[in-house]
Amino acid sequence: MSGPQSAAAGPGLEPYGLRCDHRVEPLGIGENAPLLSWRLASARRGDAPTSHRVRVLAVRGGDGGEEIPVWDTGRVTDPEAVSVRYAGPALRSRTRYAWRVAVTGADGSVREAGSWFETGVLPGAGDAGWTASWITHDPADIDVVDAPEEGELALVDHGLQPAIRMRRPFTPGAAPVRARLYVTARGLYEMRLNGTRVGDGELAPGWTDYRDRVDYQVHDVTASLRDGENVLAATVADGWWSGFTGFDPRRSGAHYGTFPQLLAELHVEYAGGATEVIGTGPEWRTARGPIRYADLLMGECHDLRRETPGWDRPGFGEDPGAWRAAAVTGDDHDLLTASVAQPVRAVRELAPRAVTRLGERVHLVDFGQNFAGRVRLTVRGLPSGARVTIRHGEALDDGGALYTDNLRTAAATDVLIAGGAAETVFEPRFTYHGFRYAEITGLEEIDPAGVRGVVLHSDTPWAGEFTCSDPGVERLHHAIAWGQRSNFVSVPTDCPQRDERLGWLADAQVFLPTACLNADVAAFFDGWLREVRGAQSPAGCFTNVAPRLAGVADEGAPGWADAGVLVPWHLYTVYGDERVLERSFDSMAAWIDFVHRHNPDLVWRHRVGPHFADWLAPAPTPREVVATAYFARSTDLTARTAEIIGRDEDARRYGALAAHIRKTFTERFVTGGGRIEGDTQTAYLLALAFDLLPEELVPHAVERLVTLVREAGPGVTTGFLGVGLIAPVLDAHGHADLAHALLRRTDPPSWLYPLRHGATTIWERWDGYTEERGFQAAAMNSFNHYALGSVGEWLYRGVAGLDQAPGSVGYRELLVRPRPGRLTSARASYESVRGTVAAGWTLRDGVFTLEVTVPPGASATVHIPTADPGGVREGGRPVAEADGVRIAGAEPGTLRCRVTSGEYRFTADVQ
Ligand code: RAM
Repeated sequence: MSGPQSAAAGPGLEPYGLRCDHRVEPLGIGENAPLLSWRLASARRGDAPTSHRVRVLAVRGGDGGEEIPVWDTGRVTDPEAVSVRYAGPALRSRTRYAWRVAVTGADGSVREAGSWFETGVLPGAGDAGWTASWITHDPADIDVVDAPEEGELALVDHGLQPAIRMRRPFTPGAAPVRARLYVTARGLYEMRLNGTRVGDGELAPGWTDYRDRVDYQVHDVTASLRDGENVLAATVADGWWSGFTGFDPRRSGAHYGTFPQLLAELHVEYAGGATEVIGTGPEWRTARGPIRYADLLMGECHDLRRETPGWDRPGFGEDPGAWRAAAVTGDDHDLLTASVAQPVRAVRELAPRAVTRLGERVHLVDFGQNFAGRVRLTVRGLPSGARVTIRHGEALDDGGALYTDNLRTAAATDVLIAGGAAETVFEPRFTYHGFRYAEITGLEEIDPAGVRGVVLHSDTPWAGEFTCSDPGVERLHHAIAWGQRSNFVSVPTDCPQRDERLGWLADAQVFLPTACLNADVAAFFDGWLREVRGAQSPAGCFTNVAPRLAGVADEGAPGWADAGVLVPWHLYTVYGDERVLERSFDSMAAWIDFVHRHNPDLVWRHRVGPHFADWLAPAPTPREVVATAYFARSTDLTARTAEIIGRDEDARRYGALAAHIRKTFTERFVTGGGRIEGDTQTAYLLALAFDLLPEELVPHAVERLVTLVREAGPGVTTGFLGVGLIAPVLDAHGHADLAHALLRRTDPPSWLYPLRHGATTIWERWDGYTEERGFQAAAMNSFNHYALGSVGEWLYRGVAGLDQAPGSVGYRELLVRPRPGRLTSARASYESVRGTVAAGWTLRDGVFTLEVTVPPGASATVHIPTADPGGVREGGRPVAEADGVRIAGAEPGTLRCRVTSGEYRFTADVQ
């Protein structure tokens, strides 16, 4: 995990953090008009950009080669801009473009920063497109899994099949100046060139609905080529394509395909521009390797007795009995699309916290953290044929043994059969598990130094930090962050451990605001939204899961399907990239039209899919209340989207419809005294958060909400749809202290209860385990589900006070308004699209100190709690005299100031 990338602010205005389509130096851009963005830092208070200029240059003849100007924006006077959409001549395929941005600061000084991006396959743009064929192993040899050995029976019964090795020797014509590998698989692939692994991506090409789209990746392999013979090699395995995916155990074509296939093109460029292409085709040779099977849910088995060292390097003598000519399965390229997100990577390693001997050759490893990934085991002196089995689980039973009932049919078991080497390193390649504990069977002793937990997730750059004086709340923040890491694996999943791991839409939309503060997830969600839109039915109905999957009801439920509207909208507010709205608008409109068509009286009760309502709520909210609230919210956001992208007529139409739905909501579900049908926390939360009530009813609804929260303990009784709203809504209506009381609570249902019981990630259910009952029913009891962790957003925005002002987009207008509760300090920082934003406060000896960082070009309204507004100081001086600070007003107990960009330190007496 990389830390926040902030600039060391120099004296002047500095552009930094350059990105193309939200990624740093991406290879394989598939867009004709990518977004070029930069962030700003300055040590000077009040600094702001006045203009910028972006130049794009094509790079010819190798990566450090000649640069040919392609596009120049000229000087653009726009003090708000931190990005520009490429609008020059059509980009050429497979071309590197250098780009530079020059920003002029308030004092007229100009600073420049540079980066590059490289296009992928843009057919028609000086490129014939793809030429390689899909290949696989001889089908006659592929489904014959060798007789199962003891202990594997259950797994092989499922029909798991071996991973396939593929190789192709070639000799480049001359010394290459540049080489790129364009590669994808139906299944999972790992590429090697002359024995060296290509890239550091895991579980590539990632999960998409392969019936609609297969992502390819691009790797720079120039440095791995050598004189004479070279060997391009691959291993492919089932993955989501032909392995077990989702619940309701099924594989072998039930979802996508039946056996893994590879498609790759190595483009070697020589001085002078000549290019040679080595693509997958009938010349390739394939064989079954030592990976007897590899499956995302079941696990992986390596039989190292079958290892053939050197298979991926030149000079290898192929055993004619094992290696066969590749079978070509097709030449279709229509579904190939450029990857838009960061790959899954092995992001960090965990050392065991404890290794305990459970019995004869059985040990339990505790990594101290629930996570998604796998174990790497390094062992010495294992005789050939010795077997080591690793089982994975999130919890232990009362007897201290590994608890796996809640994994359902996911065997999550990896097997090593030793080949007799002095040292063996075993790490599965094509599976991952959700676990904290690993039970290792087959070793007399375990050296903790030889055991590592390898943490896998989509490598979204970490962008946020939160700390505070309450260790319980800090632990909660860490558990939420680990829930995000564990479940952002190619797509946002509900859980990483059991036979499910699906891209449930509601889980993703409720957690998104939290996710966006923890990490830069712009590219990750751009990728996933292609799946959300792609899964929409021709009638306009969004689904419950994306990628869409057989066995899961297609017709989206209220709050689930609505993610197709809510997710693009939220991404827009955080990242300010209007393209997400442009790309999504038609599908949003089709969705609203669908619901409207089937519910002309504006109470959403027809076509509700499997209606999960406020899923897993201790106090259930009536279905029509939940549904109609979401209908109003989605319609309103669709109207606002139309307005932003200039579809005025649509904006009017959906705006009017949203107003009607709100009115209907009140007429049908709200009494004159402000009671909402069902009288649950979530009913009031939805109505207040989505702005559904006429003004005069708001105080009544707030009062009732407060009463319900108090009567519950104070406690929270919402499920997935209400949980992220409770703290922000209480806070927005003057009850931050009640939100704090919920945070402090340690009995179920509460956020701290699981932590009291050793949780290191957020549980699926408030009562996943209780002292009285023990574990909840194993049929649905994940210990690593992020939905209930949606309170994480309020830790940044409320507790630390780091927020955007209402209506602000891309952190142009900050609102810093700490909610101390009973804490004595809190601090949040976040790497926004504009630059670093931060708010940190301490309360000591009656003095409240508030530090604020506002990036260049932005401004902030800062609320400083104080008993003496006249005595508030900034940087030691009375605020009225402080540079860049303007007093904006005072309420009882608070002084409000407006500040320009820069770093500020306010002190105020609070007693
Ligand atoms: C569960 C999933 C998910 C939820 C659906 C309704 O099986 O884990 O979290 O969105 O059901």
